[in-house]
Amino acid sequence: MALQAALLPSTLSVPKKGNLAAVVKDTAAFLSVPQKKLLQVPSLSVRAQAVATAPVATPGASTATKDGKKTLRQGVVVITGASSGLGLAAAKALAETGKWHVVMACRDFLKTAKAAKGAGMAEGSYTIMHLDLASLDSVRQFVDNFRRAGMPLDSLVCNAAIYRPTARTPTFTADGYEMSVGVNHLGHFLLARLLLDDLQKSDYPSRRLIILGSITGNTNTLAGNIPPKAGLGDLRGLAGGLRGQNGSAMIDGSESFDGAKAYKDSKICNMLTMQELHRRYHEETGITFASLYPGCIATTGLFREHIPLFRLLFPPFQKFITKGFVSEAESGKRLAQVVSDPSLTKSGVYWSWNKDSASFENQLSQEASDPEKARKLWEISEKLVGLA
Ligand code: LMG
Ligand code: NDP
Ligand code: PMR
Repeated sequence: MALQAALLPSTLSVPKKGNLAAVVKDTAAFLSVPQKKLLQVPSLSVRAQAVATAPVATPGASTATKDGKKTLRQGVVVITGASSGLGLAAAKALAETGKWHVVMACRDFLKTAKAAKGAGMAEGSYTIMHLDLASLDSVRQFVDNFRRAGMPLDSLVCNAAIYRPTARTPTFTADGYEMSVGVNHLGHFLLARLLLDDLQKSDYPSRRLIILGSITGNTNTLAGNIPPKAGLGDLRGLAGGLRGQNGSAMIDGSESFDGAKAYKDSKICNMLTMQELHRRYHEETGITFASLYPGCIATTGLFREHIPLFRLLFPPFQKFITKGFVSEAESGKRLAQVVSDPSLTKSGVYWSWNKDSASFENQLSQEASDPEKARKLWEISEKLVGLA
């Protein structure tokens, strides 16, 4: 107990023994994973984590070295969809530095545990917490669980996404919204809004909120002009609740469903949301808001629903013809830079990388940078997630 008190900062509210058990129990019930199994993951308990790692690596604690110099405490970053692809690669890259404790916010606990182990992430460098972005209740529950775990929040990465290129009919989230926009945009919108408070409370020098964008949502590029093109129109479908039956499942209100367009539309929403957050909160809070196109990571699970021929040809096509290909490891490094590189603190930026893997501020398409559309998207989204 004394050791625990010494290692944890006073600002942290660490649950007492009974409460911590309750947190784990709740989480276990929520995940429907036997409690025993959960407790075997050493990084789940904040207290165990704090005791197990060196003082300099304690999430939330500022520590002094022998010569009295203060060192930066370990940061805590939440990454959604860290069970595969970019999210997993970034989680690994950040955890490996020792400067970050990664909260892997994922819908499949066991898959994530296996993925983290398979990637060679050190036990104690991450915590897995359940989050299903296809359910707004789950988003709220995640925020609750995260707060009860007693960690500070220094950086949030909204990375998870689904892509349904071959779907001819829409599927829906627990709340009845079309799945691609529901998961990629609305789930993240609620998560980001709720966790803004936590970011604001953090004493970490550079707090960041990052939302993944993409080249395919930007019609000012060649890739953004491959049909079907992204376009939100006047947002009438979104305003109608993206229900499908007596309205449209598409944001622009079109009658026919197009899974590839729904994904690209959701990416416009992600990029507009980042800019609206920047306009509303950057000055007041000092939080850095950013988006990025990490490169074409043609080998990830994102393309799992595409036809086998596409999955076979897409990586060599991107490698040898467009030369837009990046490996998962390289893309992970890029995202890790946006989370923690001291030179990437500018807010409101959409980052991209050139052929030498140097970052630069990229231009968004007209629609993906339209402030009026961003405001309207914000207001409709607030209603759909129950914030207004
Ligand atoms: C829409 O179609 C769908 O309608 C929608 O449902 C959704 O899936 C959406 O964005 C997803 O796509 C869009 C797309 C469908 O249509 C087009 O883009 C039309 C243009 C097609 C023109 C092809 C140009 C080919 C360029 C050369 C490529 C050669 C690659 C070989 C690499 C080898 C390197 C050593 O398109 C598709 O779904 C398929 C697209 C697949 C992209 C990968 C490119 C493969 C092209 C197929 C060529 C086959 C040949 C093989 C050759 C071998 C050569 C040595
Ligand atoms: P992956 O499919 O590998 O990873 C997506 C992650 O999202 C997985 O961990 C997946 O979980 C998770 N996820 C999906 N649905 C939900 C849900 N309902 N709740 C919680 N998590 C969910 O794809 P990528 O790594 O390629 O994609 C990561 C991000 O990068 C996306 O935002 C994508 O738009 C963006 N991006 C990707 C590009 C690429 O070329 N791949 C290019 C540009 C942007 P599970 O493992 O359980 O399925
Ligand atoms: Mg695209 C010029 C370069 C370029 C780049 C950087 C991408 C990225 N793509 C490019 C070109 C082309 N693509 C061309 C010329 C074609 C016609 C053959 C083409 C096709 C294509 C398809 C069918 N590309 C795709 C698809 C998908 O299904 C992917 C998609 O749109 O997912 C939404 C995709 C992508 N191309 C990219 C990137 C990054 C993707 C994945 C999209 C994303 O994650 O946002």
